[in-house]
Parts: sequence; structure tokens; C-alpha cells
Amino acid sequence: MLKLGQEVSNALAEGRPVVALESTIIAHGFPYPDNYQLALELEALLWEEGVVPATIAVLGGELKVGLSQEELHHLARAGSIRKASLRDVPLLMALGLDGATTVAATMQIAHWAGIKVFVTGGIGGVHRSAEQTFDISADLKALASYEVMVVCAGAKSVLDLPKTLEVLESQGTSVIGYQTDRFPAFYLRDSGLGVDYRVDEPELIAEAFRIKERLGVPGGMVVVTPIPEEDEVDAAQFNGWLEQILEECRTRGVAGKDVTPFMLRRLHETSQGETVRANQALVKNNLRLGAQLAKAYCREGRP
Ligand code: PSU
Ligand code: MN
Repeated sequence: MLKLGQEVSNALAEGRPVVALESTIIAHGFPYPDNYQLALELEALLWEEGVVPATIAVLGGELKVGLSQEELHHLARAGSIRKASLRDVPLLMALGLDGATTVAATMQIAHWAGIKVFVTGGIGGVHRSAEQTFDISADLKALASYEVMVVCAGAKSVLDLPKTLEVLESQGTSVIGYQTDRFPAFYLRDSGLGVDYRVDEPELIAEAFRIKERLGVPGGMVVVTPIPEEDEVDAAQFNGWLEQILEECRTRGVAGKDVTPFMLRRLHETSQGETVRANQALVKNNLRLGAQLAKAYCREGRP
């Protein structure tokens, strides 16, 4: 039932590197036209690295792996695209609808397609006050289930990061710091928390993943790299914006799948674009690492 783009299909058949990209960050993560621009830049960056991009989405009920420019533009522009997590995919397919896939759904579909590396901005996790709301992203469930390396700049500090790391530990998901021993907090380089392992060579991360596959250990791996220093947001300023927006969430009763897009949009507005710029920079930085991992995975044997 997967509709693979020609380039993706050829690369997978020939064992060449492919990197999956999610479509929620295009449809819901950034305003238009920044989102379209970013989608094109990400794909171009991968081509430059010798890696085939596979942006994933549900379009007209079809499970697409590898999108055309027109399809990327549609996702960026339409404004009415649903956010598609794990439970949405079969319904969107049956109803012939469009959906922008979250980390969870993108991981699942990447796994079905045989793609080993997926690059995103930040994973979803346990929300603050989850002890009252039970709001825990399905991204964590996907990380427990699908064998994919997920490259990210940690998780946003809008989440409860200690609880997020606890859940990852309980479910057996490794958190690897690429050339860092700190768990990054998306717009900020250091959350104050550590990672499980620091690994400095992409080859060794790919090797750990291959061993995990051979052993049949289920689930994904989180590989983190911090936002570049020059793009980091000021922590005190960020915490000010965040307090205000968390209060808005409470007073307006924002809940469920609307929480993450609402907070991102309000952060972008409140910071006058600063978080958009930071977000773009960190995704590109993640992408460079993702390309290296995809290439390392395709090279057989130990470094
Ligand atoms: N983090 C970001 N930008 C995003 C998201 C996360 O920096 O756009 C999106 C991803 O698609 C992620 C989803 O999978 O939000 C998580 O949403 P929820 O918390 O509702 O599971
Ligand atoms: Mn949620």
C-alpha cells in the first residue's frame, strides 16, 4: 500500500542511503511560505550529501514516501491538512484525505518502507502537567515500536524533559548524544539533563543500530545533537515566552493534538520569528548528521 517515489524506490532497492522527513513540521510547524522554503532546502541539502530525501505524508488517502515539489507546496500552503499520528493513518486512507505525518506516523511508515534514518526537529514527549492531562505524545510509543534512528535536537523545553527521558528509559529506547553528553532542549543547547551514551562517530552509532537489528531488539534509537551555538535562543527570554504561552494554553483550554502546534505558533509570534529561525537552523544541523548516519548504515562492516 506504500507509494514510493521513483528515486526512493531505486535507492532502497540498490542499498543506497535514504533519509525520511516528516510532514507535520511543514504543515503545522512553520508559517507559509517559510515552511515550503524549508522543505525544499532540506531536500536539496540531502541531495548535496548524496542522500535521497523521502518526505512522508498521506495525500488523497495514499501513503506517500518521497514527494514532488507540487506535493510539498500543497502541504505547506493548504492550511487545512490534518495532523496524522499513529491512529489517523488508516482512517485518512479509507476516507481519501490528506494528513501531515508526525514523528510517530513518519517513523511507522519509514519502517514499513525499510528506511533506517529519520530526521526531525524535536520529538514529542511527556507534556508538563501530564500527571493531570495524561498528555504523552504517541511519538514515544512509536519509538518503542519501530526500528528507526531518529535524529533530533532533543525535545522542546515546552515538555517535561525529565519525565520524557524516564519514559524512554522504561520502554528501552536508547538516547545517544552525538559528540555531546548533554540532552539538548531544542531551542537551547542544554536541558540540564544527560544522555545515556555519548558517541562521537556516526559509524559507531550505525553499528550499534545494526547490532540492535541483528539481535531483534525492538524499537528505535534517539540520536541527539544540539542547535549550533550561534543559533541558540536566550534561555531567560525563552522561559519568559514559555510561561506566558503555557498560561494561554490553560486559559483557552487548548488540549490534545492542538497543544504542540498551538505552542509552536504562539512561540513564533511572541518571539517575532526568533524561534522560527532557530528551528530552521537546528533542523538543517540535524539533517547533516542524519545524512552521515544513513551513509554509515549503508557501509557494511565495522569502522
Ligand atoms: N516538535 C517540533 N515541531 C513540530 C513537532 C514537534 O519542534 O512540529 C510535531 C512533530 O510532528 C511531533 C508532533 O511528532 O509535533 C508531536 O505532537 P504531539 O505532542 O501532539 O504528539
Ligand atoms: Mn498530545
